[in-house]
Amino acid sequence: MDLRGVVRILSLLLVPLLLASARGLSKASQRTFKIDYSHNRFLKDGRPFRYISGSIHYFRVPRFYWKDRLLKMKMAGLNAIQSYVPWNFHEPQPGQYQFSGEHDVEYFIKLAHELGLLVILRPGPYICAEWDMGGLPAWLLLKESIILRSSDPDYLAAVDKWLGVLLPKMKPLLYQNGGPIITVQVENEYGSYFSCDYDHLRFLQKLFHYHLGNDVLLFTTDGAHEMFLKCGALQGLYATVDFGPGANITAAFEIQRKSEPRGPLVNSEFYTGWLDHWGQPHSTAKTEVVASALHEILSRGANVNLYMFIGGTNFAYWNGANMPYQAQPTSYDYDAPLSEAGDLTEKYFALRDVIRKYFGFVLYRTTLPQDCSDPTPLSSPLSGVHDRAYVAVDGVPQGVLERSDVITLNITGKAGATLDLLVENMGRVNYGRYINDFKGLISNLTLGSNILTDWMIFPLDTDNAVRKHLGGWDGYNNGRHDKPLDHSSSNYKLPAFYMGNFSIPSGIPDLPQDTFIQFPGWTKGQVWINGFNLGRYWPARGPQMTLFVPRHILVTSAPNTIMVLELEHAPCGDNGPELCAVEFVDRPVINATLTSGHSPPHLPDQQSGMDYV
Ligand code: NDJ
Repeated sequence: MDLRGVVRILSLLLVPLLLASARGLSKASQRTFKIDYSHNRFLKDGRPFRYISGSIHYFRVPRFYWKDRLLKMKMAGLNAIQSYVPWNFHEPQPGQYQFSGEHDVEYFIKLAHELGLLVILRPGPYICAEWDMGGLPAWLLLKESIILRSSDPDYLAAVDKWLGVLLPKMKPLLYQNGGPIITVQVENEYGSYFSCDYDHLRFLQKLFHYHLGNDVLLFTTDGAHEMFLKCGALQGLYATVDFGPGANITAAFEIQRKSEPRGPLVNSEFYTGWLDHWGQPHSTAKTEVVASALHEILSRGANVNLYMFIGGTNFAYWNGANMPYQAQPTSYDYDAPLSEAGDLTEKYFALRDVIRKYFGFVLYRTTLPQDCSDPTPLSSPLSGVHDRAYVAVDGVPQGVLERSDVITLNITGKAGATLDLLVENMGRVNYGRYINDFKGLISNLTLGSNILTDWMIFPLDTDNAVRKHLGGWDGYNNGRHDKPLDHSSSNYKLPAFYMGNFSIPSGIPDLPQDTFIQFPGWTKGQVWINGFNLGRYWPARGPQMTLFVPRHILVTSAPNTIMVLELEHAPCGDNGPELCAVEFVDRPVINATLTSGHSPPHLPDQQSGMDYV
């Protein structure tokens, strides 16, 4: 027996996708970040999750530029950032703490959260990082015999006091408490240190859980060699590895698997460049080598942190050194994707292209460089729209550009108006010589005879937005759910999410059952039920008119939530006979008769009773 019926999309337009911006804190009660050992992955709020992270050290970037750098990291397609917390930067003298201004690590983390970035925190207390004494305060050496990074009681006493100040500040910022911190590293490459003191790691593990709670996900990082994990890994701390682009990736993850036979693959430091020393040539790493290795890591479904995504600067006297004695210079450029001064490098664009392969929608935004009061052609002469672009000017829909099909579109708007292109990846070429199918705007767009420039680029994590049920969106409607101003005069509306729900009575044997969902009056988009991404619908083009809904995603215990991302036009106008609803039917239609010019196909008779005009 299949589920049948009509579900009205009760909550209309929640937010136009193009105008959504920052998000607030979600309710802590819904939030979890765990390891799914049976499927070798992370789960964020119970859903599969993979992070693509980049290292940025707030203590190496002026607070004045924190937002700039974080935005650039977001626009590269990262969904997380990673940072150390240097003990000596915050406690320069015993008992004297600095957490304001350039030292305001809490503000830095909250800023990342506001920009939609998760955070991987590495509070050490030892951090290495080409930072003075690896982050440990020099005043520890007042006890000349102290054994650092060990069970030395004086060292442990100082660590206990410091982490007793820092970690309570971090606890409210944990993901499960409403913040962005998803995982926390204990120590740093402990397996590379001579002491190999398991009691020290156990002390830290106990202290981290004492201050952060038992549900925090703690991990370690070590070089991808068995000898390092021998002393660096500890039961109860998830072991991760680090390796650069020249490593044998299979061998490196096999080393991780020796400590973690199940669980997500994680490279916590994928080196995008390397450190420098005074008197030695500046270290570099070839862009194509880094990009190729990143692609291979991501293709394995592994989690990765690019170390560094921006290196920044060792201001004042903060540089570290290596032995045989070689001091590191003031610049920590690291040949990273963002230069020390925050400039976009060739490596930034190459790595962004790799990351983008693992995204469905990207928003491109610029401003009209000229007045277009008269309809003006917006063109992609080389058919560089991969694959469809939904075009709007100051929130007024203009139409759709489509790869190899519609490469010119007349638009109107005043000079300086915001031009938005929401670019959809419709699937990558899977056969023949053109499988290197890059997505996004891959060649210039022209407006009239001028090439458009100065684009801002935002990869959109639509699945994450759905999972958050668009909760807390601001920047448009300020989180209210009333109808936004929709100036659309054409056949198009702004791409936007619509949400509805339906209940399946409990206590009826064999319910729920498989069913099929169809979209009478809708045009093209994506649909989720209870956060499960069912796929694309495109009744305006066909021949598929229904999507299969497997019963395992349906529940009787609570209302089922439907989220629809309509990209062109939904039957949800302010008036008229339109029915803002979707329909469940008991048989599929994947063979509708097409009509030329992509107008809605004729629907064969079927049980639903809903006929197309
Ligand atoms: O965890 C370490 C990180 O903090 C791992 N690294 C990084 C180098 O940039 C950085 O210090 C290594 N440090 S391997 C040791 C370098 C020895 C020459």
